[in-house]
Amino acid sequence: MSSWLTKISKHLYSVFCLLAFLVCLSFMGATPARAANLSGDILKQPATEIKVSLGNAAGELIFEPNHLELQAGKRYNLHLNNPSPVKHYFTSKDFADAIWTQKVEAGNVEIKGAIHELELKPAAEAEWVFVPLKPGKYGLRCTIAGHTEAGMIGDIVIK
Ligand SMILES: [Cu+2]
Repeated sequence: MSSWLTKISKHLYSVFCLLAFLVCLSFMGATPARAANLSGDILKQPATEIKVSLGNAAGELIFEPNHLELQAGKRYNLHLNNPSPVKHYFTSKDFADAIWTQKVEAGNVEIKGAIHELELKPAAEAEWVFVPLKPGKYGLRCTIAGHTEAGMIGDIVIK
């Protein structure tokens, strides 16, 4: 009888430990929640405006500018536009992992939450509002076949 009770209580105890562990994990992995706390004040600040063109009217395969320096903890509004005759990508996966995205606005659509890559068709514009979190140097490129090789690369530094 008592060994039966012991078995049950041991089982309950291990279930409890597992649950506690999972709760801890969910708090530890909660970068967006941490950023949201941090952003309470940041969201009241006006965003620093930055402009980046994907290609240019002459059809050159470049980012203009191809180097950005940002400060961790500040709020930015990155205006992307494509003045060129072909579509381009703004791809910087590691950078996207190092920031907290508030929203991306394009046309009449506003997208909230994590974004990893944007495709801009000719004449397209998009605004990406975010807060850099993790300092580092991150590569930027356009993933259309041949564009990276032709010079459509850059870097984004978070200080
Ligand atoms: Cu391109």
